[in-house]
Amino acid sequence: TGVIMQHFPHFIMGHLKYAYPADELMPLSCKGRVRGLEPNRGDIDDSLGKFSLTLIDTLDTLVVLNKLEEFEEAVKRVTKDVRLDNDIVVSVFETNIRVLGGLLGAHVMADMLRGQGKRMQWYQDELLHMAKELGYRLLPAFNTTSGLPYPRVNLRYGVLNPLSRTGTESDTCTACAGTMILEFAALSRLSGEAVFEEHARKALDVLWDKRQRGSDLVGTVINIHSGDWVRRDSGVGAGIDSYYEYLMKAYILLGDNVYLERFNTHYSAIMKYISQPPLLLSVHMHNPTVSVRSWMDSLLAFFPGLQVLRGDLKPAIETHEMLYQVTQQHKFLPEAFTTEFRVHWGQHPLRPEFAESTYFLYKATGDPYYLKVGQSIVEKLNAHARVPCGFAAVQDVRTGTHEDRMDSFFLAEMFKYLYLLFSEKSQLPIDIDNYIFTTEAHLLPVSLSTTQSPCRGNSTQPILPAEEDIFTYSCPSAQILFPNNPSFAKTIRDSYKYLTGVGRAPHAAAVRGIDLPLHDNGMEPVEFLKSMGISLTKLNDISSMASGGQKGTYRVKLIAEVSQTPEEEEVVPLVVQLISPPFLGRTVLTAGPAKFGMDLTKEEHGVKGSIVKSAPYSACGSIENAEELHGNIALALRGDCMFAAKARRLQEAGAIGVIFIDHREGSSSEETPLFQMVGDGGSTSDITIPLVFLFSREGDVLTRALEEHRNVDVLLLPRERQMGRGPLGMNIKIRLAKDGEQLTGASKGATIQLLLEPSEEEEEEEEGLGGASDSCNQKASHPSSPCLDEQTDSSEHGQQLPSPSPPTTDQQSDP
Ligand code: DMJ
Repeated sequence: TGVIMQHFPHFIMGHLKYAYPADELMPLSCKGRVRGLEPNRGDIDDSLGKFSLTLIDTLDTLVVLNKLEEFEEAVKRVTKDVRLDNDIVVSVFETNIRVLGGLLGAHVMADMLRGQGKRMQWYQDELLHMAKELGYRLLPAFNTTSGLPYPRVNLRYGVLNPLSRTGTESDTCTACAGTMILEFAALSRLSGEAVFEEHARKALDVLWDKRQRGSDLVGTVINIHSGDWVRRDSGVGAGIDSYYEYLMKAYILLGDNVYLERFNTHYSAIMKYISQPPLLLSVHMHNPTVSVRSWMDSLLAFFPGLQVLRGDLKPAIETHEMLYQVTQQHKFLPEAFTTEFRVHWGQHPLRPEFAESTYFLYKATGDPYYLKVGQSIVEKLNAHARVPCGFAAVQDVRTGTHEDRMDSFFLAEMFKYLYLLFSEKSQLPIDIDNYIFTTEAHLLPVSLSTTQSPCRGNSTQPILPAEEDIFTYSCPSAQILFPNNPSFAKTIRDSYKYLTGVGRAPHAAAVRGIDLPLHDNGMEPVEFLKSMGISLTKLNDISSMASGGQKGTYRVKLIAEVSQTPEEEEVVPLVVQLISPPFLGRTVLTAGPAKFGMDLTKEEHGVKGSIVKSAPYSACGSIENAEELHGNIALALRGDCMFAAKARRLQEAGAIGVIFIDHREGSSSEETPLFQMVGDGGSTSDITIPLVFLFSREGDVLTRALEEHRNVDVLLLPRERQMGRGPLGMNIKIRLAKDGEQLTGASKGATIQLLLEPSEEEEEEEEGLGGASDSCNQKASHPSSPCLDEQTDSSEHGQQLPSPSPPTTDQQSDP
């Protein structure tokens, strides 16, 4: 770790060598990324304003790394070369946090060094002047009726000018509008011009005013003119993240209690609805008990760090541990991962949020465990992202392929947090406790709240609720929160140790130390346990404390020999057979069973019903279409809550069965072994309807059928008993009637007649038309082959039925 840390400045200089004055380094091509010269990447390119983005974003990192000579040199370059009046459309949010924040952080450092009398003696606030110029170039974005800023601005022409090529947008993200206050207030207080802080504050006032009053949550996208919510999903990651961060930090930086009160209100809502340690969910802001997706994004990894600032260490430790395990499993945090810790979106653009939280947790706990986490981050970067000219983003954590991309936040944030994690306070050229980190990790002095406050009306009188004590406003102290318990963080983490399965020692959970009591029933303890079906074996590697005899206490390995362990249980394959026209039993979908609900193997004729999609589809909230579901078989999407909870709700709504459909795209029984759904750990005897599980490819067949045909009837039954095959089934065969075979009263001429015959064996002897029905029967000799009419376009329902996979003993509950 030390070696790579020493090389940090080298990488910064590498950027200068290959990329300057371009905005970013292309680490695989070893050249700078110049907007307009490279293929357009869409929104990501809105960070690039031809203003040497990476160098400005990295200036204060150089000071933290004690590279003061390099810092002085870089400031000279920036003040000499960088122009801020380019005819280019940039993101207001990104330009604020990266460039304005970078200039301000660097100015604060330059001012401090100048004050020490050795370096930067030539410096005459050039960076602050640049910051002010940039501030004025961003201000036109705030020219909306609501006060929420436009998402983009043309640095030269503003927003509404005919030459600006922007200004038609109507929406912005919550974080985009709510992440201005630190930089704009610092700019106001350092420059003496109140206008910046006033605009940023107004935008925050609007967001606060528009919060959902019932839940106290905000959505992710808002209309900048009307203030109406455009997207009402609410989490702590993408789209919202730094809005919450800036409320907390605005209080710390500016000392205004209004920000703290707003933060605390939102925080309580987050802890009530979104934080389900160790997970952080996304919910609907109006109906916050309903989860809106089954995956988390990597941006939310900053949240444990914010919880540390809030003094809420326990959930911070829990969520951070979960994130750490995801990085152990996938090397890096994928951009999105499911609540079951699988990759949802495999990209990793070297985001710093997890390193940031690791730093804050180490500072708060002093637990060396977090140094090990930091070490693993550094090692993985070194092993999987380092390329000769820098560090390359990972295109997909599953394949490890690189992208020709190194975002400016990598040097601005990742380097800074990792370096600070491994540094002693005394080694740093600044007293880090006197600064607050912006969302881009730029350093602003907390002294701004008391020393420079030119903005009258920008500070609200404290309204401290009487019942809150001073500790509500204090930084976390492990000593106060967990007195005399140096291993408190470990105790919390231990419950989440094997979340993703990574690092679990085989059968580790089966090994326990136990005390064997002596019984007065005359039986020796080992015999006594044996009589209960439990046998004990001495562990070879643990020396017996009571050598020889059976009396006393000794350590053993416990092997429970219960008659039928779950591992030995057989998973009985079921099917969902589509029986209404035009399917007529020919479409048969392999399904998995549940350990609870009706036992379909005991139902001779299976359970028949029409299918109806549950609303909500996840069946995790209250069921909105009970009337429609009544007497029918419900379709419900897997995820967000337990199978048992869904089943219970749907049964109450009147459904006579439930078909759960996997939420993982592309899963099929062809590739994944069947498993048994299990209950919720409690009694499930109240659930009496049949429950079956379809992987998503099979599920798609069913949902498409429902979309195309108004009524779809299905039969749920064991695979061995599906209609049209097997000893209990009836084969349907179509043939032309022979002469003289017509039923009395039937018209003359050729007719088509349905003959029901007892079994397929007999069919082999029959002379028939062959074709569709024969081929169907031949296929049916394979237990789960599709029984398709050859006239049917199999692509119509995508219904090449999967071949069987061996059933497994895996048992899964939901999510
Ligand atoms: C950074 O630019 C900032 O941290 C921002 O708030 C969101 N994320 C990126 C890095 O991931």
